[in-house]
Parts: sequence; structure tokens; C-alpha cells
Amino acid sequence: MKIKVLKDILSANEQIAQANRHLLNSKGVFAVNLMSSPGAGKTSLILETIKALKSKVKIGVIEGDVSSSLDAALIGKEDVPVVQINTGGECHLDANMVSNAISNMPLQDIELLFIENVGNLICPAEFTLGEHKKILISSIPEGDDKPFKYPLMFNKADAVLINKIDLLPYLKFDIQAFSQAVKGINGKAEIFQISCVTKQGIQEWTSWLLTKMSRK
Ligand SMILES: Nc1nc2c(ncn2[C@@H]2O[C@H](COP(=O)(O)OP(=O)(O)O)[C@@H](O)[C@H]2O)c(=O)[nH]1
Ligand SMILES: [Mg+2]
Repeated sequence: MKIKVLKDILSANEQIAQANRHLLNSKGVFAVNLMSSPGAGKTSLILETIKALKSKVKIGVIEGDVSSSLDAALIGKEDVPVVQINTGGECHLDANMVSNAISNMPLQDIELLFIENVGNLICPAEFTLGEHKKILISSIPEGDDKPFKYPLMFNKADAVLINKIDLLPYLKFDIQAFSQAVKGINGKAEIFQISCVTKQGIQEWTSWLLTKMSRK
């Protein structure tokens, strides 16, 4: 019985996600669902990507958090359209929340939409939002064993960004073992080593993103 309820929820979510994608496609918006544990660097990556691409691409942001509008306030300083979703306790965004958010966004003025999911390596993997790409950020202080512990999240990602690479000299993290583990779970995911502090890898990441946008 419980399993049937879960199935119904997921298929209802799937239907709304498809409607979201249809709307985004009709407006020419490329949407990226950014997922990670809390503090891995989702907001930092959005800020760095805005700085790198602002002159080329019109960017909008949906911020998802259990509570607060701190991240939306930070992004708002960059003068891009931003909407905050507070899930009020839910550990992930769902398609309906995103549907409400995009109905409050000037989609005609947006070409690239970042959706910062709630910091969590489990639940967001289960809920598609209507995005075109799922991006997973995993950061050096979290350790190199995360692909083994949260395989579904790694399996669903179109790209895995290893953030805080500037901290590599100070922490035990085997990049090769991590990358091998990711490839074992998901042979298709692109892997980037980045730092939002030193900007290492940001150019490679934004080039990849632009290529994906043009092939939408
Ligand atoms: N050393 C280092 N710190 C970073 C980097 N990226 C983000 N941070 C820091 O990590 C913390 C969490 O970043 P934030 O972007 O808010 O993570 P979020 O919770 O995933 O959105 C902040 O103190 C950032 O300044 C990085 O590349 N290197
Ligand atoms: Mg954040």
C-alpha cells in the first residue's frame, strides 16, 4: 500500500516536471538542477558562473532551502532575477514547487536557469524538476567515499564537480579513486575539478555548460 502511494507521488511529480520542461523549452530557457550536500558550494558556483557568463548569457536563479532567503539575497546582488523557495521542512525541491517559482520569473529574459536544490545527497535525486541537466557538486572536505555512499545521486548526474580543490593539500582526498568510483557508477558523467576561491576549472565548467546549452 505504502509503495503504491509513493509511486503515485512520483508519477504526479513526473507529469508536472514534463510540463515545466515544456514551458522552459517554449521560452528557450535551459535549466540546471544543482545538487549537493549542504555547504559543498552550490551558491558559490552559481555566483562564479554568473560572473563568468553574465555578459554572454541571461541568467536566472531559483534558490531552494528549507528556510531563509540568505542565498537569494546573495544572488540578488548580482542583479539577476531570483526567486526563493522555502520548502518548510522538505529535504528536496519537487516539480510543483519549481512550477510555482517559474510562474513568478520573467522567463522571456532568461536563457540559463539555475535551480539550487536543498542541500542533501539523498532525496533530490528522486525528484525530477523539468531540468535539462543535473549537476552534482561534491567537495574535498566531504571525503572521497561519497560515490559509494550515495550512488543514486552520482548515477543521475550529467556532470560531477569536485569543488574546493584548493583544499586538496590540507585534506585526505584521493582524486583518482573518487573519479574511478564515479565512472563505475555513471560512465557518462563529466567530471570537473574546480575551486570557487581560486577559480580553477571555472572556465572549463562554463565552456561545457555553453556547449550543452547550444545543443539543447
Ligand atoms: N576553500 C573553498 N571554500 C569554498 C569553495 N566554494 C565554496 N566555499 C565555501 O564553502 C562554504 C559553503 O559554500 P556555499 O556556496 O554557501 O555552499 P552551498 O550550501 O552548497 O550553497 C562557504 O563558506 C564558501 O565560501 C571553494 O572552492 N574553496
Ligand atoms: Mg546555498
